[in-house]
Amino acid sequence: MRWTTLKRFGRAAVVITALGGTLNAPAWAGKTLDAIRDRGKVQCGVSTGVAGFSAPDSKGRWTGLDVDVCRALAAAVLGDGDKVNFVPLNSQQRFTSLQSGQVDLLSRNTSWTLTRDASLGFHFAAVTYYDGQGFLVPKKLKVSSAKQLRNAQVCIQSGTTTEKNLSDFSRSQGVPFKPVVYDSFEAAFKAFFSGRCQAYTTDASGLAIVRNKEAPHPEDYMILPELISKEPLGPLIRRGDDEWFAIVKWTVFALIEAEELGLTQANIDGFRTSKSPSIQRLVGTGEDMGKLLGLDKAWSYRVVKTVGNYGEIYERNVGSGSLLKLPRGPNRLWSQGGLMYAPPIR
Ligand SMILES: N[C@@H](CCC(=O)N[C@@H](CS)C(=O)NCC(=O)O)C(=O)O
Repeated sequence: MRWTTLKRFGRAAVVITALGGTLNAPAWAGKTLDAIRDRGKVQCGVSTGVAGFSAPDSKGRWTGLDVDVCRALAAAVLGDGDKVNFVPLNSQQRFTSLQSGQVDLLSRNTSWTLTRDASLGFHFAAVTYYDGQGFLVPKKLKVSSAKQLRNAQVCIQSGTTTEKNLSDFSRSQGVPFKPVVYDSFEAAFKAFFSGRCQAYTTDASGLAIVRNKEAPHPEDYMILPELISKEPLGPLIRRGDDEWFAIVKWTVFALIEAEELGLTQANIDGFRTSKSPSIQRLVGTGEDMGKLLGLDKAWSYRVVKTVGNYGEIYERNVGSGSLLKLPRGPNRLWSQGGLMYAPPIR
């Protein structure tokens, strides 16, 4: 038996004896959290450079919505949002890297599907961006629907849900396509801009990035209105570490709950004297939620102080404050007609 397992049984025995088997037991850290603490860094798998989600800025600092999830985790578990090693992974590499333990999580525009969850041996912790697959075409092609792309060459990246969705769409609509597949993101969109393909397909957020950031003349291209799939994007971990799973889940939920409660990076300190129990739990002045996750009481305070709430992360990276200007759409809070909903932090 491994030492960590022994240690767990040892602690479990003590807890059960001390509390007479109540459910009030503190969480044990879990092997991933132990490894992160020993290393002093979270190993976070990101993309090779998808602006707004995960990409290095002009000074080489990683930024983006997915990057902020990693920083939030580092703030929660290590007390410092900069204690992250960002590991760039293309679409093909990402899953073996997580399986092999090279990274503690993937936070990298990755869609939650049954196959990835059940057969690759992962747990998706939460959804941080509800997306869907679309098409980018040159305006001069004069098409207004993907169904008009009969026999078109479509540039695409391998190792993605994009490939399968295109073939499903082709079959269900009876529209044949000729996929032209590339291993790298850059190669795929460059091929499209050079005229190798009549259309480029990926998640709609990716299309906005490719059009607004990478196109030589963005005004020459348009994103077609239809979305052909559901792409719920979010962080995922390896199976087999429930404690780490809980930390990743609840860190994302804390970001959403903070937005719901009106706590921001700038105003959170002003809430230290709040009388509201739900605000007190999030700010770390009330009931201790951290110990249930193997963390300290101020974990969620640090998360919001470091990266802001979910809405702030969204606007800064992909929304109105960014080049992408993606409307919040389904990523609005549930209370504002969207799908973002956090279970109670209590
Ligand atoms: N959400 C889809 C697509 C994700 C994906 O990998 N998209 C490409 C095109 S936007 C990408 O991120 N490439 C960047 C890279 O390989 O580093 C999936 O999970 O399969």
